[in-house]
Amino acid sequence: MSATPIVLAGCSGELSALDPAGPRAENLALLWWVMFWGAAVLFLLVITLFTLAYLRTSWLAKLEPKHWIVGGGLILPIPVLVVLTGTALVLGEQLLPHGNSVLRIGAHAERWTWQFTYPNGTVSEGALVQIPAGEPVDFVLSAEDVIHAFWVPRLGGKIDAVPGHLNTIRLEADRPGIYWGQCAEYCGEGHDTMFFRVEAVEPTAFAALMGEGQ
Ligand SMILES: [Cu+2]
Repeated sequence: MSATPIVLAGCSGELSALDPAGPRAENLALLWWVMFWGAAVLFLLVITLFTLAYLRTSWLAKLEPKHWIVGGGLILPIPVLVVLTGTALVLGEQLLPHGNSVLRIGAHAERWTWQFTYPNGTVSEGALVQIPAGEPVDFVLSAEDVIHAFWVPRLGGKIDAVPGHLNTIRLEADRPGIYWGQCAEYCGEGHDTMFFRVEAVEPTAFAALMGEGQ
């Protein structure tokens, strides 16, 4: 049973950050692709220069050392750093829980389970937490024993759950469904089975669930 999400963890599937199901996860996937293609372009550039140097083309022989220093030290890295750092800053900023929180759910990590507490005080069972689809939800992370990490790859970023400290992360699911989460910080022998599930339901259904719990 516990092996199922691991088998599915490819470029698509239950634990794939490249198969986003919400706006925050989409930002992260976009950043991943920007970095991937940026690295691919740089790799091709370096291979091209290497090939030209190997072939000792007359064009390359004409270049003086200062051309290499200016080209390789300034012209090449500055646009790369501007694009990568700029993209990371803009997209990363949008992941932070700005403004008033809509819905805050407590997520408590303890070797080797997750427990979720809704605003009305209801505690979830079976490492399954429900959220309203199409709405941002803040998870307030805490930990009992050691550092764990809370990660639902298809819904958003990853954040540590640290004993004695509260960390908040905002997630959002575009549509109803089940989204797998996994502890992403090695925490002992049960770490690999420290899964949980986020079930996004229609907002009306979620409101009804919260009403029942009161
Ligand atoms: Cu762990």
